[in-house]
Amino acid sequence: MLFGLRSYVHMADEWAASQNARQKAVVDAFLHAWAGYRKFAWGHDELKPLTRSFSEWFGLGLTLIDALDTMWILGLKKEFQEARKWVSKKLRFRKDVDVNLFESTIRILGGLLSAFHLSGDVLFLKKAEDFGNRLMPAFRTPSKIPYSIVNIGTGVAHPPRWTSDSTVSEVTSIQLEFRELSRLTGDKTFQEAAEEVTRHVHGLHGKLDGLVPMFINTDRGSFTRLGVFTLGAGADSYYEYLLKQWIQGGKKERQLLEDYLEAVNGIRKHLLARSEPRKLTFVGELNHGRFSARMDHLVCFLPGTLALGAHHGLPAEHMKLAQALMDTCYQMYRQMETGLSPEIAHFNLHRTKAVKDVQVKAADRHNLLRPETVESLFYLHRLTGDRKYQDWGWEILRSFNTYTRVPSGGYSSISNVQDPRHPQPRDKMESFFLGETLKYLYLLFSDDPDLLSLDTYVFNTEAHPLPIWAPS
Ligand code: DMJ
Repeated sequence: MLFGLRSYVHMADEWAASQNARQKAVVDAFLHAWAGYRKFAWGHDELKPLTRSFSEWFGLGLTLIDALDTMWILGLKKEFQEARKWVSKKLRFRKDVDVNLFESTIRILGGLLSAFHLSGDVLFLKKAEDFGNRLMPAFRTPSKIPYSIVNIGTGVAHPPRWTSDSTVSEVTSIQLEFRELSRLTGDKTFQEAAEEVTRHVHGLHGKLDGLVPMFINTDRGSFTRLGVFTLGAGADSYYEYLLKQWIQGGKKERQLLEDYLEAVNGIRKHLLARSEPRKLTFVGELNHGRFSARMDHLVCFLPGTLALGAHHGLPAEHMKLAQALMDTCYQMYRQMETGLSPEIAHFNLHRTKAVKDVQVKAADRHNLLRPETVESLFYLHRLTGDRKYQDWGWEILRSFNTYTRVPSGGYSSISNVQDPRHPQPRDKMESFFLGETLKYLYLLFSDDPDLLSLDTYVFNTEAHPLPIWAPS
C-alpha cells in the first residue's frame, strides 16, 4: 500500500474500477460529507452542516487532517491533493492556542504520520515533527504524567481549570504516535516521554485485576477517584494501546502483553454480564463494588481489539468473547427505531416478557456518528471472513444515510435515535466521522486482506494506520 504520489494519481482510476457497490456507497457518503466541509468549513475544525458554518476546537483544520488518509485509501486523488495544498500553504502550528494533548495526538499527529506513510510525502512528516515538538511541554509535570492541555504557541501546559488530574486513557493513548515519531525522526525524546508514562502506570496501586481507575493525578502520579472501573470514557483506549503497542513493537515488550492479558481476565471476572431476553454478553461498570449494567458506545472498540489480539496469537477465547460482544454492539443499533446506537446503553437484566435488551435514558439517546462498532465489524469480518458483519455494517451505513445525511452537504450527529420522525439533528459533524467511521466502513466492505493488512499495520485509536516495526 505504499505508493509514490505520481503512481498514486495514476492508479486512482483503476482503484475506483475495483471498488464494489458497497465501497462505492462509502465513497459517495465521503464525498457528500467532504462537499459540505469544503463549502462551509474549509480549513476549520468541524462542519456545522445545518447552519452551513463551522466550529473551532483548536483552529487547526482538524477534519481536513483527520480525513487525509481516508481520502488516500478511498482513492480520492483530487481531494487529497487539494487538502495537501492546504496543509502545505496554510497549516501553521506557531499559534497561541491550547490543544488537548490526547485529542490532538490521535487526530493530528496520527493523521499526519499516516498520510506520510501512505503517500511517502515528507511534507506530512515535517509537519508531524513540528507538531510533536510543540506537544512536549505537556510532559513537564512533577510526576511526568502529562497535563491534558498544552499551548502549542507559548509552550505552556496545564491541567483543566477544575482539577490537576488527567484521565488514564488520555495519558496512555498517545504512545503509538510518539513512538513512531521517534522511529521516523531518530529523536528519542518523544518515545522516552511517552514510555515513561506506560512504565509508571504499570507499577501503580489501585488497579483491580488489571483494570484501571479513570483518573490520574499529574502532581503525585497516583490514580485518584479509586474504585470505579469502566471500559468506556476515561479508560477505554488504555486497554487498546497495551495490545497495539505490543503489536507495533514486534510482540517483544512482555510487560505490555502481561498487562493486557491481565486486564482481559479482569474484564471477564468483574465486568461481564448477560442481558434479557436475548442473553447478550455486555461489559458493565463497577462502582465501589456495585455492578451497573451500563455500557458506553465507546466500549464497542473492544470486540475489534480482542479479535486483533487473537489474530496475533492470544488465546482463542478472546475471539469468542469478541464475537459475543460484537453481537451486542450490533443489537445496540438494531434495537433502536432509527437503527443507530445511543451514546450509552443500559442492559435489561430482568426476565419480563417483551422487553428489549437495550434500554436508553433520555440523556443518552444521542448519536455522534461514532466509529467503534463499525471499527469492530471491520476486524471481525477481516479475521473471521463471516459476511454477516459486512451486512450489519451495510445496515448501519443505510441508517446514517437515512437519519444523519444533510441535503446541502455533510452529516450531522442527532439527539434522538429512538424517534425516526424527529431524530433532531445537532448541527455537528465530528472529524472522526471522516477519519474513522467512513474509513472503517470502506475497509469492512473490502474482501482484500492485503488492503492495509493487519500483519503490516496497526491502527491508532483514531483509525490512522501506522506500520508494525520490522524486526531489527
Ligand atoms: C475518537 O476520537 C477516538 O476513536 C477515541 O478513541 C474515542 N473517541 C472518538 C470516537 O468515538
